Amino acid sequence: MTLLRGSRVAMCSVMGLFSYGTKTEEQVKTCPIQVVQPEQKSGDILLSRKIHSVLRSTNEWEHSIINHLDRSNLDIRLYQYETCPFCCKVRAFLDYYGFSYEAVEVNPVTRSQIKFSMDYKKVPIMKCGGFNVTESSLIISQLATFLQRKDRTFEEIQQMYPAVESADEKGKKVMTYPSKYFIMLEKITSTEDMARQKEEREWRMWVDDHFIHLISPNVYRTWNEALNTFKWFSLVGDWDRTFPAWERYLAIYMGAAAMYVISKRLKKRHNIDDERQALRDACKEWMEAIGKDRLFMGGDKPNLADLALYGAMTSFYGCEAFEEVKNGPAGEWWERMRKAVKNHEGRKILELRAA
Ligand SMILES: N[C@@H](CCC(=O)N[C@@H](CS)C(=O)NCC(=O)O)C(=O)O
Repeated sequence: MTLLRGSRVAMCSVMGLFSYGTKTEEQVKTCPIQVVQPEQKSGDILLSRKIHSVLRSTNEWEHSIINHLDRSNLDIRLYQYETCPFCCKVRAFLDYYGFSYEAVEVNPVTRSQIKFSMDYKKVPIMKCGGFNVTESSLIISQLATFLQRKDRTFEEIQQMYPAVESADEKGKKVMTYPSKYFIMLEKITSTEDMARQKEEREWRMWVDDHFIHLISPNVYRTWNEALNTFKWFSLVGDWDRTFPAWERYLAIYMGAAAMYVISKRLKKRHNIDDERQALRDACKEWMEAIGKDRLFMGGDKPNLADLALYGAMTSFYGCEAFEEVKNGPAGEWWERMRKAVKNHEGRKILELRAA
Protein backbone atom coordinates (compact mmCIF):
# COMPACT_ATOMS: atom_id res chain seq x y z
CA MET A 1 0.00 0.00 0.00
CA THR A 2 2.85 2.31 0.70
CA LEU A 3 4.03 1.61 -2.82
CA LEU A 4 0.84 2.99 -4.28
CA ARG A 5 0.56 6.06 -2.13
CA GLY A 6 2.33 7.89 -4.92
CA SER A 7 4.85 9.78 -2.87
CA ARG A 8 7.09 12.19 -4.74
CA VAL A 9 10.06 9.97 -4.25
CA ALA A 10 8.57 6.55 -4.08
CA MET A 11 12.03 5.03 -3.83
CA CYS A 12 12.16 6.00 -0.18
CA SER A 13 8.94 4.27 0.68
CA VAL A 14 9.74 1.02 -0.99
CA MET A 15 13.19 0.85 0.40
CA GLY A 16 11.98 1.52 3.86
CA LEU A 17 9.07 -0.87 3.45
CA PHE A 18 11.49 -3.71 3.24
CA SER A 19 14.15 -2.41 5.50
CA TYR A 20 12.17 -3.44 8.54
CA GLY A 21 11.68 -7.13 8.64
CA THR A 22 11.06 -9.10 11.74
CA LYS A 23 14.16 -8.62 13.82
CA THR A 24 14.23 -11.19 16.56
CA GLU A 25 15.34 -10.31 20.07
CA GLU A 26 18.36 -12.57 19.56
CA GLN A 27 19.51 -10.73 16.41
CA VAL A 28 19.17 -7.39 18.11
CA LYS A 29 21.19 -8.52 21.09
CA THR A 30 24.06 -9.47 18.83
CA CYS A 31 24.35 -5.89 17.58
CA PRO A 32 26.04 -3.86 20.29
CA ILE A 33 26.85 -0.19 19.87
CA GLN A 34 29.77 0.02 17.54
CA VAL A 35 31.82 2.55 15.67
CA VAL A 36 31.02 2.09 12.00
CA GLN A 37 32.99 4.93 10.54
CA PRO A 38 36.57 5.83 11.33
CA GLU A 39 36.96 9.04 13.22
CA GLN A 40 37.38 12.13 11.07
CA LYS A 41 40.45 14.10 12.04
CA SER A 42 42.06 17.32 10.90
CA GLY A 43 45.67 17.29 12.10
CA ASP A 44 45.38 16.57 15.80
CA ILE A 45 41.77 17.65 16.05
CA LEU A 46 39.19 14.94 16.47
CA LEU A 47 36.26 16.08 14.38
CA SER A 48 33.56 13.48 14.36
CA ARG A 49 32.60 9.86 14.60
CA LYS A 50 29.52 7.89 13.72
CA ILE A 51 28.11 5.19 15.94
CA HIS A 52 25.30 2.75 15.31
CA SER A 53 23.12 1.67 18.14
CA VAL A 54 19.94 -0.18 18.71
CA LEU A 55 17.18 1.16 20.94
CA ARG A 56 16.58 -1.66 23.40
CA SER A 57 13.03 -0.55 24.15
CA THR A 58 11.78 -0.71 20.56
CA ASN A 59 14.40 -2.74 18.70
CA GLU A 60 14.86 0.16 16.30
CA TRP A 61 18.07 1.39 14.82
CA GLU A 62 19.48 4.83 15.08
CA HIS A 63 22.87 6.29 14.52
CA SER A 64 24.54 9.23 16.13
CA ILE A 65 26.93 11.59 14.45
CA ILE A 66 29.04 13.09 17.17
CA ASN A 67 30.91 16.20 16.18
CA HIS A 68 33.23 16.98 18.99
CA LEU A 69 33.46 20.66 18.18
CA ASP A 70 29.70 21.29 18.20
CA ARG A 71 28.90 23.34 21.33
CA SER A 72 25.47 24.49 20.17
CA ASN A 73 23.56 22.11 22.46
CA LEU A 74 20.73 21.98 19.96
CA ASP A 75 20.15 18.28 20.61
CA ILE A 76 19.05 17.52 17.05
CA ARG A 77 17.17 14.34 16.24
CA LEU A 78 16.48 13.63 12.58
CA TYR A 79 13.71 11.20 11.63
CA GLN A 80 14.61 9.93 8.21
CA TYR A 81 14.99 7.28 5.53
CA GLU A 82 18.69 6.75 4.84
CA THR A 83 18.46 7.10 1.03
CA CYS A 84 15.64 9.67 0.81
CA PRO A 85 16.98 12.65 -1.17
CA PHE A 86 15.22 15.17 1.10
CA CYS A 87 16.84 13.55 4.15
CA CYS A 88 20.21 13.36 2.38
CA LYS A 89 19.97 17.12 1.75
CA VAL A 90 19.52 17.79 5.46
CA ARG A 91 22.37 15.46 6.42
CA ALA A 92 24.73 17.13 3.91
CA PHE A 93 23.96 20.46 5.59
CA LEU A 94 24.42 19.10 9.14
CA ASP A 95 27.66 17.33 8.24
CA TYR A 96 29.17 20.29 6.40
CA TYR A 97 28.69 22.57 9.41
CA GLY A 98 29.60 19.83 11.88
CA PHE A 99 26.40 19.60 13.92
CA SER A 100 26.02 16.63 16.23
CA TYR A 101 22.78 14.76 15.64
CA GLU A 102 20.97 11.50 16.01
CA ALA A 103 19.39 9.97 12.92
CA VAL A 104 16.41 7.69 13.54
CA GLU A 105 15.36 5.43 10.69
CA VAL A 106 11.58 5.53 10.22
CA ASN A 107 9.54 2.48 9.29
CA PRO A 108 7.43 3.71 6.35
CA VAL A 109 4.74 1.08 6.88
CA THR A 110 3.98 1.66 10.56
CA ARG A 111 5.71 5.06 10.83
CA SER A 112 5.71 4.33 14.55
CA GLN A 113 8.79 6.48 15.13
CA ILE A 114 6.96 9.64 14.00
CA LYS A 115 3.62 9.01 15.67
CA PHE A 116 4.25 12.14 17.76
CA SER A 117 3.58 14.06 14.52
CA MET A 118 -0.21 14.00 14.16
CA ASP A 119 -0.79 15.54 10.73
CA TYR A 120 2.54 15.39 8.95
CA LYS A 121 3.63 11.89 7.99
CA LYS A 122 6.60 12.45 5.73
CA VAL A 123 10.31 12.53 6.43
CA PRO A 124 12.54 14.30 7.25
CA ILE A 125 11.24 15.65 10.55
CA MET A 126 13.72 17.32 12.86
CA LYS A 127 13.24 17.52 16.63
CA CYS A 128 15.24 20.41 17.97
CA GLY A 129 14.94 22.58 21.05
CA GLY A 130 11.49 21.18 21.85
CA PHE A 131 10.16 21.84 18.32
CA ASN A 132 9.24 19.50 15.49
CA VAL A 133 10.36 21.04 12.23
CA THR A 134 9.10 19.54 8.96
CA GLU A 135 10.12 20.12 5.33
CA SER A 136 13.78 19.66 4.41
CA SER A 137 14.25 23.20 3.08
CA LEU A 138 12.60 24.75 6.13
CA ILE A 139 14.86 22.71 8.44
CA ILE A 140 17.93 23.88 6.53
CA SER A 141 16.84 27.55 6.45
CA GLN A 142 16.08 27.63 10.17
CA LEU A 143 19.44 26.11 11.07
CA ALA A 144 21.22 28.40 8.58
CA THR A 145 19.51 31.38 10.23
CA PHE A 146 20.59 30.02 13.63
CA LEU A 147 24.20 30.00 12.39
CA GLN A 148 23.96 33.64 11.32
CA ARG A 149 22.00 35.03 14.26
CA LYS A 150 23.92 34.92 17.51
CA ASP A 151 21.34 37.36 18.87
CA ARG A 152 18.47 34.88 18.52
CA THR A 153 17.57 31.58 20.18
CA PHE A 154 16.31 28.67 18.13
CA GLU A 155 12.87 29.34 19.61
CA GLU A 156 12.89 32.92 18.33
CA ILE A 157 14.00 31.71 14.93
CA GLN A 158 10.96 29.44 14.82
CA GLN A 159 8.69 32.50 14.97
CA MET A 160 10.36 33.92 11.87
CA TYR A 161 8.91 31.15 9.69
CA PRO A 162 5.12 31.32 10.03
CA ALA A 163 3.02 28.49 8.59
CA VAL A 164 0.07 29.08 6.30
CA GLU A 165 -2.74 26.56 6.48
CA SER A 166 -4.57 25.59 3.30
CA ALA A 167 -6.26 22.55 1.71
CA ASP A 168 -4.89 20.36 -1.07
CA GLU A 169 -6.93 19.17 -4.09
CA LYS A 170 -8.48 16.42 -1.94
CA GLY A 171 -9.46 18.89 0.76
CA LYS A 172 -6.79 17.66 3.15
CA LYS A 173 -5.21 20.24 5.46
CA VAL A 174 -1.68 21.18 4.43
CA MET A 175 0.81 23.58 5.96
CA THR A 176 3.07 25.67 3.77
CA TYR A 177 5.93 27.91 4.79
CA PRO A 178 6.23 30.85 2.38
CA SER A 179 9.63 31.84 3.71
CA LYS A 180 11.14 28.36 3.77
CA TYR A 181 13.96 29.27 1.36
CA PHE A 182 14.85 32.51 3.17
CA ILE A 183 17.68 33.12 5.64
CA MET A 184 16.68 35.80 8.14
CA LEU A 185 19.73 38.02 8.38
CA GLU A 186 20.10 40.78 10.94
CA LYS A 187 21.33 43.54 8.64
CA ILE A 188 20.19 44.70 5.24
CA THR A 189 22.80 43.47 2.83
CA SER A 190 24.33 45.01 -0.30
CA THR A 191 22.78 44.68 -3.75
CA GLU A 192 25.44 42.10 -4.69
CA ASP A 193 24.68 40.05 -1.58
CA MET A 194 20.98 40.22 -2.33
CA ALA A 195 21.59 38.95 -5.87
CA ARG A 196 23.66 36.06 -4.45
CA GLN A 197 20.95 35.19 -1.95
CA LYS A 198 18.31 35.22 -4.70
CA GLU A 199 20.42 32.90 -6.84
CA GLU A 200 20.90 30.55 -3.89
CA ARG A 201 17.13 30.43 -3.22
CA GLU A 202 16.25 29.82 -6.85
CA TRP A 203 18.66 26.91 -7.18
CA ARG A 204 17.55 25.36 -3.92
CA MET A 205 14.02 25.40 -5.38
CA TRP A 206 15.34 23.89 -8.60
CA VAL A 207 16.80 20.98 -6.61
CA ASP A 208 13.44 20.33 -4.88
CA ASP A 209 11.15 20.92 -7.84
CA HIS A 210 13.23 19.61 -10.72
CA PHE A 211 16.34 17.62 -9.89
CA ILE A 212 14.83 15.29 -7.28
CA HIS A 213 12.10 14.22 -9.76
CA LEU A 214 14.78 12.84 -12.07
CA ILE A 215 16.07 10.33 -9.52
CA SER A 216 13.45 7.54 -9.53
CA PRO A 217 13.11 7.32 -13.35
CA ASN A 218 16.89 7.01 -13.54
CA VAL A 219 17.68 4.56 -10.77
CA TYR A 220 14.86 2.16 -11.78
CA ARG A 221 15.19 2.72 -15.53
CA THR A 222 15.65 -0.93 -16.52
CA TRP A 223 14.95 -4.14 -14.64
CA ASN A 224 18.69 -4.66 -14.07
CA GLU A 225 19.19 -1.15 -12.74
CA ALA A 226 16.20 -1.47 -10.43
CA LEU A 227 17.62 -4.74 -9.10
CA ASN A 228 21.09 -3.30 -8.62
CA THR A 229 19.65 -0.25 -6.88
CA PHE A 230 17.94 -2.53 -4.37
CA LYS A 231 21.12 -4.56 -3.93
CA TRP A 232 22.84 -1.30 -3.06
CA PHE A 233 20.08 -0.44 -0.57
CA SER A 234 20.71 -3.83 0.98
CA LEU A 235 24.38 -2.98 1.30
CA VAL A 236 24.02 0.51 2.78
CA GLY A 237 21.11 -0.60 4.94
CA ASP A 238 23.15 -3.51 6.31
CA TRP A 239 20.32 -5.90 5.44
CA ASP A 240 22.54 -8.96 5.50
CA ARG A 241 23.27 -8.37 9.17
CA THR A 242 19.76 -7.47 10.21
CA PHE A 243 17.52 -9.78 8.13
CA PRO A 244 17.33 -13.48 7.36
CA ALA A 245 18.47 -14.26 3.79
CA TRP A 246 14.98 -15.14 2.48
CA GLU A 247 13.57 -11.85 3.70
CA ARG A 248 16.41 -9.89 2.16
CA TYR A 249 15.98 -11.53 -1.24
CA LEU A 250 12.22 -11.02 -1.14
CA ALA A 251 12.75 -7.35 -0.36
CA ILE A 252 15.30 -6.89 -3.12
CA TYR A 253 13.31 -8.63 -5.87
CA MET A 254 9.84 -7.40 -4.93
CA GLY A 255 11.07 -3.87 -4.31
CA ALA A 256 12.88 -3.77 -7.63
CA ALA A 257 9.82 -5.06 -9.53
CA ALA A 258 7.47 -2.59 -7.88
CA MET A 259 9.75 0.39 -8.38
CA TYR A 260 10.47 -0.54 -11.98
CA VAL A 261 6.74 -0.18 -12.68
CA ILE A 262 6.19 2.91 -10.52
CA SER A 263 9.16 4.76 -12.00
CA LYS A 264 7.52 4.62 -15.45
CA ARG A 265 4.48 6.37 -13.98
CA LEU A 266 6.65 9.02 -12.35
CA LYS A 267 8.50 9.57 -15.61
CA LYS A 268 5.20 10.32 -17.35
CA ARG A 269 3.94 12.52 -14.52
CA HIS A 270 7.01 14.74 -14.70
CA ASN A 271 7.10 14.81 -18.53
CA ILE A 272 10.50 13.17 -18.74
CA ASP A 273 11.28 11.89 -22.18
CA ASP A 274 14.77 10.42 -21.89
CA GLU A 275 15.70 10.12 -18.21
CA ARG A 276 19.46 9.86 -18.74
CA GLN A 277 19.48 12.86 -21.06
CA ALA A 278 17.42 14.80 -18.51
CA LEU A 279 20.00 13.97 -15.81
CA ARG A 280 22.88 14.97 -18.08
CA ASP A 281 21.09 18.22 -18.96
CA ALA A 282 20.50 18.99 -15.30
CA CYS A 283 24.21 18.52 -14.46
CA LYS A 284 25.15 20.73 -17.41
CA GLU A 285 22.64 23.41 -16.44
CA TRP A 286 24.02 23.43 -12.90
CA MET A 287 27.64 23.75 -14.01
CA GLU A 288 26.74 26.52 -16.46
CA ALA A 289 25.07 28.40 -13.62
CA ILE A 290 28.27 28.14 -11.54
CA GLY A 291 30.34 29.29 -14.50
CA LYS A 292 34.10 29.13 -14.99
CA ASP A 293 35.15 31.55 -12.24
CA ARG A 294 33.63 29.84 -9.21
CA LEU A 295 34.49 26.58 -7.48
CA PHE A 296 31.01 26.33 -6.01
CA MET A 297 27.83 28.28 -6.52
CA GLY A 298 28.74 29.89 -3.21
CA GLY A 299 32.12 31.02 -4.65
CA ASP A 300 35.12 29.57 -2.79
CA LYS A 301 32.84 27.78 -0.35
CA PRO A 302 29.61 25.86 -0.85
CA ASN A 303 26.34 27.68 -0.27
CA LEU A 304 22.97 26.12 0.56
CA ALA A 305 22.23 25.37 -3.11
CA ASP A 306 25.53 23.46 -3.44
CA LEU A 307 24.72 21.50 -0.30
CA ALA A 308 21.16 20.76 -1.45
CA LEU A 309 22.22 19.39 -4.82
CA TYR A 310 25.13 17.45 -3.39
CA GLY A 311 22.84 15.91 -0.75
CA ALA A 312 20.22 14.92 -3.33
CA MET A 313 22.94 13.34 -5.48
CA THR A 314 24.35 11.28 -2.60
CA SER A 315 20.96 9.53 -2.36
CA PHE A 316 21.82 7.54 -5.53
CA TYR A 317 25.58 7.35 -5.12
CA GLY A 318 25.68 3.55 -5.48
CA CYS A 319 23.46 3.39 -8.59
CA GLU A 320 24.47 3.11 -12.24
CA ALA A 321 22.84 6.48 -12.93
CA PHE A 322 25.42 8.11 -10.69
CA GLU A 323 28.00 7.57 -13.46
CA GLU A 324 26.32 10.52 -15.21
CA VAL A 325 27.24 12.72 -12.25
CA LYS A 326 30.73 11.32 -11.72
CA ASN A 327 31.81 11.26 -15.35
CA GLY A 328 29.88 14.29 -16.52
CA PRO A 329 30.53 18.03 -16.20
CA ALA A 330 29.58 18.03 -12.50
CA GLY A 331 32.11 15.32 -11.55
CA GLU A 332 34.86 17.60 -10.27
CA TRP A 333 32.43 19.83 -8.44
CA TRP A 334 30.95 16.72 -6.78
CA GLU A 335 34.39 15.59 -5.57
CA ARG A 336 35.06 19.04 -4.10
CA MET A 337 31.72 18.91 -2.33
CA ARG A 338 32.39 15.42 -0.97
CA LYS A 339 35.65 16.56 0.56
CA ALA A 340 34.10 19.72 2.02
CA VAL A 341 31.21 17.83 3.64
CA LYS A 342 33.32 14.92 4.88
CA ASN A 343 35.81 17.27 6.53
CA HIS A 344 33.05 19.47 7.99
CA GLU A 345 34.65 22.46 6.33
CA GLY A 346 31.89 24.79 7.51
CA ARG A 347 32.58 23.97 11.17
CA LYS A 348 34.21 27.32 12.00
CA ILE A 349 30.86 29.01 11.46
CA LEU A 350 29.17 26.70 13.96
CA GLU A 351 32.07 27.12 16.40
CA LEU A 352 31.74 30.92 16.21
CA ARG A 353 27.98 30.74 16.65
CA ALA A 354 28.23 28.54 19.72
CA ALA A 355 31.26 30.25 21.26
N1 LIG B 1 8.65 18.58 0.75
C1 LIG B 1 9.11 17.56 1.65
C2 LIG B 1 9.03 16.22 0.91
C3 LIG B 1 9.34 15.05 1.82
C4 LIG B 1 8.94 13.72 1.17
O1 LIG B 1 8.25 13.65 0.16
N2 LIG B 1 9.39 12.66 1.81
C5 LIG B 1 9.03 11.34 1.38
C6 LIG B 1 10.25 10.44 1.49
S1 LIG B 1 11.45 10.73 0.23
C7 LIG B 1 7.98 10.75 2.30
O2 LIG B 1 8.15 10.78 3.51
N3 LIG B 1 6.90 10.22 1.74
C8 LIG B 1 5.84 9.61 2.50
C9 LIG B 1 6.06 8.15 2.72
O3 LIG B 1 7.04 7.60 2.25
O4 LIG B 1 5.26 7.55 3.38
C10 LIG B 1 10.53 17.87 2.14
O5 LIG B 1 11.23 18.65 1.46
O6 LIG B 1 10.92 17.42 3.22
